[in-house]
Amino acid sequence: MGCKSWGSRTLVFWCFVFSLIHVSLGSKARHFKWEVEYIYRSQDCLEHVVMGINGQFPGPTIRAKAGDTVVVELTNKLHTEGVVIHWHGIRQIGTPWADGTASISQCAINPGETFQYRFTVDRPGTYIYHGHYGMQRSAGLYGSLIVDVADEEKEPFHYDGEFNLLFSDWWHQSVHEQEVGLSSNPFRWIGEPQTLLINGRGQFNCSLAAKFSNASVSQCKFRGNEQCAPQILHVRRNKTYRLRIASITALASLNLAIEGHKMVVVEADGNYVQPFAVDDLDIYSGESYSVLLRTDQLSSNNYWISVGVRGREPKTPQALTILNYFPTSASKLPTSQPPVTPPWNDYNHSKAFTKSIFALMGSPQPPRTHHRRIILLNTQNRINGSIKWSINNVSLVLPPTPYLGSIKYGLNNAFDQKSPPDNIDNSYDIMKPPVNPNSTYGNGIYTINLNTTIDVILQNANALAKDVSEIHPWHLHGHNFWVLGYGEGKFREEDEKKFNLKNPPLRNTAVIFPYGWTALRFVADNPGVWAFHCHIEPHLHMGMGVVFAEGVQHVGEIPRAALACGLTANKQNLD
Ligand SMILES: *[C@@H]1O[C@H](CO)[C@@H](O)[C@H](O)[C@H]1NC(C)=O
Ligand SMILES: *[C@@H]1O[C@H](CO)[C@@H](O)[C@H](O)[C@H]1NC(C)=O
Ligand SMILES: *[C@@H]1O[C@H](CO)[C@@H](O)[C@H](O)[C@H]1NC(C)=O
Ligand SMILES: *[C@@H]1O[C@H](CO)[C@@H](O)[C@H](O)[C@H]1NC(C)=O
Ligand SMILES: *[C@@H]1O[C@H](CO)[C@@H](O)[C@H](O)[C@H]1NC(C)=O
Ligand SMILES: *[C@@H]1O[C@H](CO)[C@@H](O)[C@H](O)[C@H]1NC(C)=O
Ligand SMILES: *[C@@H]1O[C@H](CO)[C@@H](O)[C@H](O)[C@H]1NC(C)=O
Ligand SMILES: *[C@@H]1O[C@H](CO)[C@@H](O)[C@H](O)[C@H]1NC(C)=O
Ligand SMILES: [Cu+2]
Repeated sequence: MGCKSWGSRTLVFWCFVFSLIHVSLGSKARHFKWEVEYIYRSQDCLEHVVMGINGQFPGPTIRAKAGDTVVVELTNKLHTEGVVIHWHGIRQIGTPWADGTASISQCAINPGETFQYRFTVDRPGTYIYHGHYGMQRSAGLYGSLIVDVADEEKEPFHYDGEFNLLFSDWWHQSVHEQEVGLSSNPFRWIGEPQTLLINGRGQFNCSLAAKFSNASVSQCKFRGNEQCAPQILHVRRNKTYRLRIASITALASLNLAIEGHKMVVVEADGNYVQPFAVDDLDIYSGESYSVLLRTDQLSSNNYWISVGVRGREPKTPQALTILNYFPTSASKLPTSQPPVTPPWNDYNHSKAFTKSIFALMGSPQPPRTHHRRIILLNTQNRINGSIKWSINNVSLVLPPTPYLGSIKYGLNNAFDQKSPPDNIDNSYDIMKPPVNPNSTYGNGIYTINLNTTIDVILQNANALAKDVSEIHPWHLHGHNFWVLGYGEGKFREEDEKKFNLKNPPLRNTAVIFPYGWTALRFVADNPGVWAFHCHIEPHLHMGMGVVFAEGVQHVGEIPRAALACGLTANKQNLD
């Protein structure tokens, strides 16, 4: 509520004084100075070069309160690459230039340069940040961003303590080599990750649970200070802990289980959900959850925390750490076998979990109808013989000038002015490989009228190979969307009748299952240019994304530093 709507001058004055006091008591600016550089790290017990921030991997955790302003002075200390950082799950209301997407919201920050990210974290929740240029996320540029409730607010659940669990996957092949392989003809796929990491720590070529493995893998031995030693979760008995779980994997879909303990899911992507209990939880790249865990087990003092691969035939050992009850020592490993991940292709299990997520009562409800429906067909294609992913037959290649600047300044030659289609030929058979796999590159965008309600139907299909359809977690920048429903096969008009308009969860990432569709609804109320893409890093690199532009003429003055490249490099002449 703005002070002006109060009418009387005296009231406006007191309202103003009050809001000053309020601001000084409550929200504040939190300043960070970060340097991004390559560092040596033994995150899976072998030494690699990884992208670090201030010498740390993963990057430092940002902790703020809802309403705070986060200010990050980011200096690029890489020698030959630009860099940007995306604040995943933060909507950037009024600051679309701080979204950290190269070629979309800003120019990449050059080596030696500093860029200031300044934005408000308006909603409490568990978020992540990560590189959004080339495949720098795969190179290790990521960390956690946690927003606590404002001082005067309360979470709708109680807990005594909390832990942060950030999941990622790691390859021994360098990211440069991965990028070259993905773009090559013949195509060279990156394969499955060598190691899964929990908070940037994993064990390659040894296992904490070696004695339960039939493969001749050796027992990991740690003194405790190794960079790959697992972080043990030390807990007290009879308490409730909040685990903040986020996945920033490049590829792997994951499943988490904690031996002997149920988890009660209470938050998804910064939105409260109707609490429900699970034995294990699926998490896709770009998603976050909070679960509550009650330390009420008596059979032992040490329990396995296990993370395994879903949706792709796993060739990566599960990641392990330990839940240790105070005051016993964690040096004794659990005597039982770690929880086994459900079979990788048990999609029923995954769907059952995904479909149990509903918004907490009292959460914002979706508009009853939509103004526009965009159906996005996800296909794997070929362009000039190279393998790509296409959306409505267009494989996204970003232009050199960021859309935010080129649209705001009407630079029509900056990108293809023709929009990609809202749908494609309804006769397309999603159950079979494409009859004609040829596709085209494109950098056209979807222009969306401000304040309209948009339905997106993500339609999965068969990939190039017969009987293959993959999982894709889609992430939207600048908004949360309601997930109205999931379905099998091709979306049909009558499926709309089955949409959940009562308590659909609000999220920023939603998965499409093989040969299925997922229906999303969002209100385009945030002027800016926003990426919407598969969060699997190699898939995005291969073109699996689209761009939405909404109300760009309402965007405030864009900081000059965000646009110092391409056709907007001399934009001072355009003002
Ligand atoms: C894996 O471990 C074994 C035994 O500890 C060692 O001989 C081997 O060299 C290791 N392999 C790699 C790739 O590090
Ligand atoms: C090891 O092999 C035995 C016998 O083949 C099997 O019963 C058991 O499940 C295997 N254990 C693991 C961890 O794979
Ligand atoms: C935990 O709760 C159980 C059952 O309520 C009780 O028997 C036990 O003494 C409690 N333990 C601690 C450490 O509080
Ligand atoms: C999965 O669920 C479907 C529909 O309920 C059922 O037809 C199918 O048999 C299930 N598949 C497995 C592997 O349980
Ligand atoms: C395909 O390759 C040819 C020959 O290298 C090149 O001239 C053409 O521009 C390429 N087409 C696309 C769409 O990249
Ligand atoms: C697809 O493109 C290739 C050249 O890249 C061409 O040889 C082939 O005939 C095209 N297929 C169809 C069905 O147009
Ligand atoms: C996709 O685009 C290519 C190249 O323009 C074309 O040959 C093909 O027919 C299109 N496929 C579909 C399903 O529209
Ligand atoms: C869009 O909605 C916002 C808030 O609901 C309002 O302030 C703004 O004037 C609207 N803009 C347009 C162009 O309708
Ligand atoms: Cu994908």
